[in-house]
Amino acid sequence: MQHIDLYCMANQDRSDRVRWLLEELGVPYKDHYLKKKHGHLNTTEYRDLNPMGRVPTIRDHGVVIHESAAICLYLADKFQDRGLAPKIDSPERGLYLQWMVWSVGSLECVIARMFTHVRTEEEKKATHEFVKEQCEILKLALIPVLSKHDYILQSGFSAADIMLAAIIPGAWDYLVEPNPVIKKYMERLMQRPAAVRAKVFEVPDMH
Ligand SMILES: N[C@@H](CCC(=O)N[C@@H](CS)C(=O)NCC(=O)O)C(=O)O
Repeated sequence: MQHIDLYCMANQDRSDRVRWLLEELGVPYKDHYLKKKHGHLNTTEYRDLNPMGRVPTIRDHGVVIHESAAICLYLADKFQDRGLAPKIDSPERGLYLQWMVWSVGSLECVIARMFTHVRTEEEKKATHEFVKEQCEILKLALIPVLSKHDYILQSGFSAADIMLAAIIPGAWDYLVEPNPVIKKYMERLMQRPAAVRAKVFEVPDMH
């Protein structure tokens, strides 16, 4: 099988979920580490792949895709036989799509607020308060589901768990630590050999 090219800056940027999924799928891939400070995101060659100059991007032979959720949806469907995405006619397909989109559209966009430009200590405090409040709302969706089964879908582990577990740690103090159900879920996922191989939960090395 020909490998998939994965463009990233580090193992722990938003390429983490893609690399983890590729490891779970057993699909060969090649990491291409780009250094922002060396202008690698701005080269004509890279901008041809991703005009926004962001990561991750994949090249699967002739197919080039950016947006981590879209990449994961594409890969889990392409390698459907590996069982990480419910089939299009499965009763769980809608819920699977819901959680894939929720992970970036509702969860990550809240968490990302903490990492956006805040100029003063007051702004930082207000941002953390906002994220904390929003996490109380987010947990209303997650906890009832994770109280019923070990993974987000009743049928078992899927690419939706990868998306969620790669993002949830960004709000560890608000979403994981105070909520034993979410903490157990994270512990379960962090131990997966494919996640360990992909170094998703290691301290980032951005150099
Ligand atoms: N929604 C995009 C976000 C992509 C994104 O912002 N990636 C960051 C790294 S995690 C990036 O490329 N940052 C470089 C920059 O902002 O210059 C996705 O999920 O792929």
